[in-house]
Amino acid sequence: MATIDPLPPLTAKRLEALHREGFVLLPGVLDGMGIATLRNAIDQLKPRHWDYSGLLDHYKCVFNRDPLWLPFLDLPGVIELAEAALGDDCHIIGQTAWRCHPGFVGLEPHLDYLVVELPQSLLADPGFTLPMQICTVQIYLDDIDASLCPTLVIPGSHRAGRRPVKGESHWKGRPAQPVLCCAGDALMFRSELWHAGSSNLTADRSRYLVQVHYGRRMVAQKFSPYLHWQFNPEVLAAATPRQRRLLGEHEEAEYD
Ligand SMILES: O=C(O)CCC(=O)C(=O)O
Repeated sequence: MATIDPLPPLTAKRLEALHREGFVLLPGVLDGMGIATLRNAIDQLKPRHWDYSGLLDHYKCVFNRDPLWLPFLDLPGVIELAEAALGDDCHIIGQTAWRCHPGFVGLEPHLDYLVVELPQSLLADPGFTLPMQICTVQIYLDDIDASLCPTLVIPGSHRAGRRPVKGESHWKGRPAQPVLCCAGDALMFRSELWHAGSSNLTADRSRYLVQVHYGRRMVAQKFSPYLHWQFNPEVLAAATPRQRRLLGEHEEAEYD
């Protein structure tokens, strides 16, 4: 019978936090060189397809622009957790780059995707483990203080089994908490977690951010503009086997 290797203790602890709290902060996933590389790469981007610019510059599927983006799909410390949460055949469903400028207004509390509406009787049972289908990692490229768009997370709300209603920012007495962190830190959260963006209250700083969305192999990839999507051959040629799998090169399975 095949044996399954136990997870390294740090990954196991982080996975446990994703199950218990719905999110986990991963300190120092990028060093100064990685931060500078990404900030500079974001500054070179021009909007395409469904991207938009203004108080928020938002660029989608940035991995397809240049091989430079590939190492940020499977950063050490992040990819082990994504694979532990979503299976070692998980893939990316997107990678976005953001610049939130002074005056940017943050997003209201929301969840990204509720896989299934389950009853509270089940979700409140500590013996019930709710499997994950999609997780996002947000890699911060600035020191985040209260005035520079901290992400807000509502601990435990992934077990609410529903979306927050307008103005709702607590779950079971636990309020939204700002994620204050350093440039190079990353926040991993599951798609059912209630979270929010907050506004850029600074006069002269922009928040630079990269998101990677990971999904189980059966979760569809969101590569807009869909029917017109084409992989960049330079990116495919430069990708490692693991990065190619994250881009969608899978072994044959059901429905293939
Ligand atoms: O701006 C943020 O930090 C939160 C982003 C967010 O809520 C989202 O992408 O769903």
